[in-house]
Amino acid sequence: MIQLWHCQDARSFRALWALEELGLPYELKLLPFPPRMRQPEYLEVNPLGTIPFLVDGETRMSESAAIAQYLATRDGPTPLSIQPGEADYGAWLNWLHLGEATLTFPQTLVLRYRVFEPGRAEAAADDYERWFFARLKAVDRALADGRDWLCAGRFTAADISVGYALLLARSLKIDDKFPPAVAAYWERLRSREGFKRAKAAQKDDSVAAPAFPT
Ligand SMILES: N[C@@H](CCC(=O)N[C@@H](CS)C(=O)NCC(=O)O)C(=O)O
Repeated sequence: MIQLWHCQDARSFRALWALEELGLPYELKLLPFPPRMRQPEYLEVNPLGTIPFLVDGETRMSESAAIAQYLATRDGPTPLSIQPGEADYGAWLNWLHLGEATLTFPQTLVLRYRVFEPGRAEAAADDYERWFFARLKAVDRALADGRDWLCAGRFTAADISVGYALLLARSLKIDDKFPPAVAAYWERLRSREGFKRAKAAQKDDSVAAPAFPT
């Protein structure tokens, strides 16, 4: 059985969402945020202290976009994956990585300096919010032809990766600045049954911790 260590609405949501979209059985290990401080024994599972962490047999993974790709391909092709040889294979990989490296990274600085350590570097938080919206133009441009999803005319793990960045923007309360096409894309993403199931799965009143981010 796949095991996933997760904090509410943190990057591990990508893995949880992919599991739900694929209908794979899994065991969810819900942690308070940040686990490094609030559940130090977690460092024995993942010495980095970060989430996600996924165990599947001998496989150990700690990168959320890579986990989404892994789950989408582990048992062979699924609708969430695009295969080498398909026209959008390269675009799929690019969006998968862009969601984390280009769209989530600047937001983590907004999170740190606006939410977790206010007053220390507010200018940096403002700068990295602008950085995020400058990079988000790539998503806006891709949607300009009226497509519903980023690649191959269907919902894929690329939409999960980019979709998580939009979820984080909502947590940061900057989603009111989404351009209209991105706002409509976000509505499509969060209307999916798989997204709703993932949201429901992470609700556990026994985890006495604030959601991520608070
Ligand atoms: N690039 C990694 C980043 C993982 C990461 O930094 N996760 C954050 C939460 S979103 C975390 O665990 N922070 C807690 C900490 O650094 O102690 C990924 O995409 O999964």
